[in-house]
Amino acid sequence: MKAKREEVLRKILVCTSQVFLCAMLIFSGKLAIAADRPNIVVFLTDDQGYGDLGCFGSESLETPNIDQLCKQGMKFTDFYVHQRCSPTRLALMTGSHAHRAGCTKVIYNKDRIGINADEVTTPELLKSAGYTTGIVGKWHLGEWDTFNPTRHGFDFFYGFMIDLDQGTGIYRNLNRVESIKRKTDGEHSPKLLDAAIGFIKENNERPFFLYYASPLPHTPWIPNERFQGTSQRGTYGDVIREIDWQVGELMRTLEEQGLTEKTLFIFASDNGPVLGINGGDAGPFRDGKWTDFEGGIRVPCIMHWPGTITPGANCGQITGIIDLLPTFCAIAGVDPPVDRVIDGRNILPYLKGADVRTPIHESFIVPGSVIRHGRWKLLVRELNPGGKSGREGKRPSARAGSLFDLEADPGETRDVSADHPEIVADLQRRMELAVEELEANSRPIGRLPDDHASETRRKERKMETQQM
Ligand SMILES: [Ca+2]
Repeated sequence: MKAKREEVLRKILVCTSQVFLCAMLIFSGKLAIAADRPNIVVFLTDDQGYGDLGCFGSESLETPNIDQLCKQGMKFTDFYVHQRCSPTRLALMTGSHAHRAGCTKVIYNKDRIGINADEVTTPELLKSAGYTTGIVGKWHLGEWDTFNPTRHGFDFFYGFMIDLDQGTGIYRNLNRVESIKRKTDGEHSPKLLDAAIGFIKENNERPFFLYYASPLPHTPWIPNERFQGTSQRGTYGDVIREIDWQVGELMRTLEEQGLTEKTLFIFASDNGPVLGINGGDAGPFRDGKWTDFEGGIRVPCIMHWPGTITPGANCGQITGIIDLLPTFCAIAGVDPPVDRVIDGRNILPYLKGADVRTPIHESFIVPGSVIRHGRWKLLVRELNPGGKSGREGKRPSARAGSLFDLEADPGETRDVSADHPEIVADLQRRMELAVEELEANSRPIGRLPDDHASETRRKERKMETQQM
């Protein structure tokens, strides 16, 4: 009897040690995979126009650090986002058009919606490859606790759940650590920068993903005092200088830590500029934020990765924020989700300079609104100008059915639909197919349950305030 018991115990011990060994091998394998992967930094600005950088043609805004990135990296001239904040951020997190992931509006603090827990997010995927993940700045994908970035793949969060002008606070992970009654960007941006620099330094020996979601240059413009009056373009120029300084500080930190060549650094804006207030500039494009004219959805983008991306490279293909998730998966060595439609494409071969003949995307489509296909752009509904001055009628609308030749007319000024009925028909058909496919394969935005959620939030806030 005793011998049998010892035999059973021995088997259990052998089995346990084998399981332990397997776990160790898997764990060490994962670390081995992760250790040689590059870091990824996404610096996303808020409402910066296509023409709001020196390297994208501005003659009055000074952006020496960003210009340097551009000179050493790849410039994307046809990079698309959505026309406003939350949808672009949702597309970055999901690799899918915001329409597919269920939200095309700005998520405000009164809304009971946010990113769906069923989404497989960019940071979740990178975490599965052994990355440490951090977000600094503006989240804007739901204000409630359940939507907090640390519940959606981020190990670290320092910043705001929504826009500062909605009266919120600064969070560190799940906790609100500072109350903010009014928007004072300039006061907070050094704190954001410090948090980002701290995150880089803490993780200098393992791969990390840092999403620096700057609240600049969103209105109202309140530069930090050290930048006030430093530009040729008034307060807006001062804020752009501050952004540029932040980019420079992050690059300097990477350099100090010996990580420059081990880091893919991406700079982009979340949507076009706010026009009509002596501020942002959409460069050669029509209109700005809140519209699907090029000025609203085409933004500056630069990717910098010395030793991998050829300095001074240019990408004139249709690309977009949706491409970041599959590209990051390729870099990290993990598969994107296969149980759902991901709209983005892996552009890593293009970053490496491979001679790939197939286009990244044939089209960029805003479902039910516009389709860009090659040089052509068709509006399938009337487009109104964006923002206040748009509503006041200072800038014109464009009728449904307008066709623009973006190569000859990037400013979308001449409707050539009458000259090209076959192109109009082709693009209309492509839009119909895209909308049909989207309706069959879209996913819902996350929603709070109807029960007492608002009461819970108020209580939580009260408790947090008491703890402060
Ligand atoms: Ca924005």
